[in-house]
Amino acid sequence: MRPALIPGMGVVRVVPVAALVSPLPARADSPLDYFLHSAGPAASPTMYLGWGVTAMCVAVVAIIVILLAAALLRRRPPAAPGALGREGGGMTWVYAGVGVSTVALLVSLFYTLVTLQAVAQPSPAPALTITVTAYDWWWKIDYGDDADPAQRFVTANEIHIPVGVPVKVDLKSADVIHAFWVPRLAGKTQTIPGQVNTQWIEADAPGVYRGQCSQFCGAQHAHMAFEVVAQPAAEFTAWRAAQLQLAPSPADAPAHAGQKIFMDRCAGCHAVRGSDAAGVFAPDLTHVGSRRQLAAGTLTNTPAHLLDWIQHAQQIKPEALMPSIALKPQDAAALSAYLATLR
Ligand code: HEC
Ligand SMILES: [Cu+2]
Repeated sequence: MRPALIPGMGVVRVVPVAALVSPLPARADSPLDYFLHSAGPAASPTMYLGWGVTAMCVAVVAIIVILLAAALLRRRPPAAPGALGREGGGMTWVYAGVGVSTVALLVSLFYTLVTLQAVAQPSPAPALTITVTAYDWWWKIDYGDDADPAQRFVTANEIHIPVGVPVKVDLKSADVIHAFWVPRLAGKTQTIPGQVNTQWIEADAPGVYRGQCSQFCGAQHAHMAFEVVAQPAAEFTAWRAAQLQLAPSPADAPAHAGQKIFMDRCAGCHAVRGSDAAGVFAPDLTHVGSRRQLAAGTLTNTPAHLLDWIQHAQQIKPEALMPSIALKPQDAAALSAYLATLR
């Protein structure tokens, strides 16, 4: 059975015209209007700039329409047949038009420069730096800590941050150009092979903020989403401590058998810290059970979806760099038992 995709992903939806023009707040299933509803200081100035420039454009169009309509409707006495005439005063309108346009453009230029300055650097300086590496078609999240390598761990597709503080994000790419975008938290930044780009994100309130690759990068670009989970400091610290734990050794026979299958068929690509699995080409699975979604936002993370993904990765996410893996029923059960220990 093919699992249901996450609502709003991969399914073309017909949006009623009324929904396009209604000024309702963002709904949970309309991720692309998130940038109209910012949730942090790295995004708000850009959001206000967006609203401001839009308002200015609407005003310009309205004024032009009114002037055009007025000109069309103005009654004039018909010119005498054959007479060529020149009415005075026309140039005044040209000067006025150029003058008003110049002022409008200068205002938006100035507003844009002020906005760029406002989002350039966080204050205070970020206390936490994470490194995000884009892969076809998922995200590696590295909570590296130069000062203390024992505090370092790697996860995938789900970034946790403490609420109310700026977090620096170093952006890398393992293959092609991608772009990291969490519309409610910050503008987008490209990830470029061989280069480290930097940006910062900050969430004002706890919550889950959707992110998406926003630079076309191949077949599964659309299924290259991620989530930022903003948590109160204590919750974040607890999450971090849990992620630092190594995977437990399998305690019962099925999980033990499952681990053996994992070592044979998965460990070349995937790592599980605390075991001999140390693959580097695919998401770290040490705590895969703690994540909300699978395969970069393609599936919700349930045991059934997990097993389905393993056996039908190529149907669910065609061309993803994980093969569909055929498993005998008893092997599938054993593998499930093992994966259930990776929480
Ligand atoms: C050839 C390398 C390769 C092999 C072998 C492989 N995988 Fe994967 N796996 C990947 C890649 C690459 C991804 C990321 C795919 C994507 O999201 O586009 C992935 C994603 C996953 C995910 C989703 C992780 C997440 O957090 O989203 C799970 C779970 C998973 N694989 C489990 C397994 C299991 C279990 C096996 C063995 C039965 C296995 N994989 C074998 C490469 C591999
Ligand atoms: Cu992409």
